[in-house]
Amino acid sequence: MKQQLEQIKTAALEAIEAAQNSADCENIRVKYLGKKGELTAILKMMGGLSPEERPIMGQLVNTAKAEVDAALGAKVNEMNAKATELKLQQETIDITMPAKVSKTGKLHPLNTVLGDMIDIFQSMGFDVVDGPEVETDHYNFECLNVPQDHPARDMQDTFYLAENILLRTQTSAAQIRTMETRKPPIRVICPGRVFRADEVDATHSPVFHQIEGLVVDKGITMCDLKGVLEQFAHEIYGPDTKVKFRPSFFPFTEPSVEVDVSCSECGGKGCRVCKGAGWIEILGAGMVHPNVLRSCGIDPEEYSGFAFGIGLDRLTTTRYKISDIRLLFENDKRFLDQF
Ligand code: 2NM
Repeated sequence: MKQQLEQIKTAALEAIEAAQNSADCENIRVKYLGKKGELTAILKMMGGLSPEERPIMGQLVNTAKAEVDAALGAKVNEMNAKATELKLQQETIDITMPAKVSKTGKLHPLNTVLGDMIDIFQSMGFDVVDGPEVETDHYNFECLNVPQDHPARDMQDTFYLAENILLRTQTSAAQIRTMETRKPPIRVICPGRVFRADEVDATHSPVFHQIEGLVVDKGITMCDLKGVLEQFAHEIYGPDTKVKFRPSFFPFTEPSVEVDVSCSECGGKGCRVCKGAGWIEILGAGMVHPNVLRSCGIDPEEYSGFAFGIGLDRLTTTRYKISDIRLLFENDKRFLDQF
């Protein structure tokens, strides 16, 4: 019986040694220590022993059971410790790994250029003002000294929503509203969308963007106009850029000028960008017509002013060498991602 006990114990310890997981351990516990287990069975066989042998054998069996139980406990602890270690290893965070780059939005190229222009004019003391895109004939044409028979008033050129209601063709309407509500000195720029019934092509869009500026005060002259616009051109295109003022005509200014800058691509020699001219037209301007001042309740005998209109879209396409103005309005992500 002793020998049998020894064999069972050895077999149990070997099984424990070989156990791979907690299920193995549980099976071993049932097989040897359970109610119907092999060591429990041996205890039951002790009925056939003599009274002297019985306590000795009982103690041997209990010691064997305790030994197997302890070995099993140790094995379970060992397996738990290994599992914990493995888990810790797998869950370790390497804080030296590079972070995932998250995609952030960015400015549309029109907004980048607009931001630069606003910075330049704000540094010269201009306020930014806003106005409605749907305007009346009164603010868009009448106050701007545009006569009834002017071609711009034609249905072919202007989007009319109703009689005397239209989509603004320039942001000057916002400046008229400013002159009505503010007293000189006035220094404002009005950036915004404007609308014209143009044929669409690589350089024309029915929706485009303008920044118009207005200065009204006592003693404002053409010299102020030249100084402000030269400063603007130098800040946008660089200090070596040449600036040329050409006589022109607008109904709302007298005298009127158009302003060219030396081509930044070829330096004035003539190239594809300036179509061989060496100059690029960037804006129109002039001294505010007395009729315009008068229509806003400003006395042209006391005050004078200058105004200008700059196209944002062409400034943007030339800066980024964008070949087609329509790309600015299509919002194709593949295009926008390049900026
Ligand atoms: C231009 C050219 C010249 C202009 C005039 C005015 C106002 F409201 F004062 F009369 N605002 N903008 C103006 C003058 C616009 O765009 C090419």
